[in-house]
Amino acid sequence: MIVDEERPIRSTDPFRPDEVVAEAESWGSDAVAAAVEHGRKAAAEWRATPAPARAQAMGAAADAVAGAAAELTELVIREVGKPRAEAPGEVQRAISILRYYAQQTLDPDGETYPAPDARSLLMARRRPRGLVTLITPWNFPIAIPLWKAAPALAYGNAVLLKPAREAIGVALKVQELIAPHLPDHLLQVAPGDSTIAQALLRASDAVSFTGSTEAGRHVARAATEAGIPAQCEMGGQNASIVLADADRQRAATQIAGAAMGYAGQKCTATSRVIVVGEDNGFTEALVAAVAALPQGDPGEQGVQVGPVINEAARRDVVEAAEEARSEGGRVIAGGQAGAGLGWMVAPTLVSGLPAEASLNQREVFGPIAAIIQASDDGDAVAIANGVRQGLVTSVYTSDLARALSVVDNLDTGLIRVNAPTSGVDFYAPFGGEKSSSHGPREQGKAAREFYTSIRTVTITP
Ligand code: UN1
Repeated sequence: MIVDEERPIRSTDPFRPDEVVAEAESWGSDAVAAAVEHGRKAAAEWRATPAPARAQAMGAAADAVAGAAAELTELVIREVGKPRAEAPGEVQRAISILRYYAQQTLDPDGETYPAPDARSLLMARRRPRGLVTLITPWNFPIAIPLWKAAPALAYGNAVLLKPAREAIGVALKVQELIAPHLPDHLLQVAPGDSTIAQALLRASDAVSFTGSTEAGRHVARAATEAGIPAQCEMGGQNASIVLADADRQRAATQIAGAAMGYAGQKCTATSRVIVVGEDNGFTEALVAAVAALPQGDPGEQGVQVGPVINEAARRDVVEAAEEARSEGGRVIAGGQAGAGLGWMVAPTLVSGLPAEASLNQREVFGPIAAIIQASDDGDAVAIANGVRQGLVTSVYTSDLARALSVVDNLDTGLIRVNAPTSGVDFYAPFGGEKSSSHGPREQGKAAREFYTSIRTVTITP
């Protein structure tokens, strides 16, 4: 896991890096011990609370977040540099998630089975895990903490949330809004680094993580040692496949947004664009669509590409472009840092690299994508599948039969036909294959699998 011992926990505006947005004292081992003790008491109280009352409390929490939507949006924009074109949508998604899971509390909580004799009752009932640790990234500072916390709470658990330091302000604001509607200490936010995350994990009954592949593997290993279930959402190396019959203009516009919107800082961003057969003006259309994306101050109306999160992230993009050049690729857009104080970097497109080149195999968390040529549909699928990750693929075509055959052979957890790789429906299962994910799916009703376990009960009178 990333060792990060800077104290206090502080976030800065990526567009105005000398401005501190939020600050909090890091927890120490005493705070962890107290939070665990309080969290366990809260979990017991919450589990004993009737489901309709839990639904009401979570509904009130959703209303509180909705009432602060404008303020939260501004905070998201400032703290992580998410453009105004996307930040209100993320806050709205978070509110919808809370409302959705408030109602899930009232869903059936198990099944009955035919008993082996006529008088008995045989049931499989869902029970909360207990105390769960959530370790969340900065890039969706409100949606990801809530798409984990809302189902955890709805299914009866207490939550210890360890947010990324870069998004500590949003996490604390969410706690401030939600906690008053729930039993004391049911939702606790833990400012701290990876040491704190590990201490929380060891004292919990389950851990859910979203972030880098390296950190996710570490979490999965630590969970195995602690004997608790883990759910880890890690990187993507997502492809958009443009089949020969696709509407090229539409594909170019959508792919530009999926690769470069929010400066490419989504695990669902497109980083490989696979073009089948003749290019037929597609590359030109993509370069033009990327150039047309408004860049700059994420707070300004219309901007779609703001800064990356910090200096190291910007360096990663510039170095990846240099490396692509040295491997024989052509940088056909961007490749350099932007002007000004903030961590701007030009949206970057590379062509002429083979599918095995390093840029096409490792995730650069920023606005950079490569165009790869494929000879036919089968070749495109092989290239798309030829990476360790397996999160999402999109396919552009107007031929339903071709779409279905390609979809059938892709090995990612999400597949989107004529839709961008980025974008998630919170009420449908979300997760990847291969090294992108570990453990059961998140979101929708699938979340219940992770946040509960089953007790099989036989009752004979
Ligand atoms: C989206 O594409 O709207 O960390 C969500 C991420 C993903 C979420 C993507 N887990 O980027």
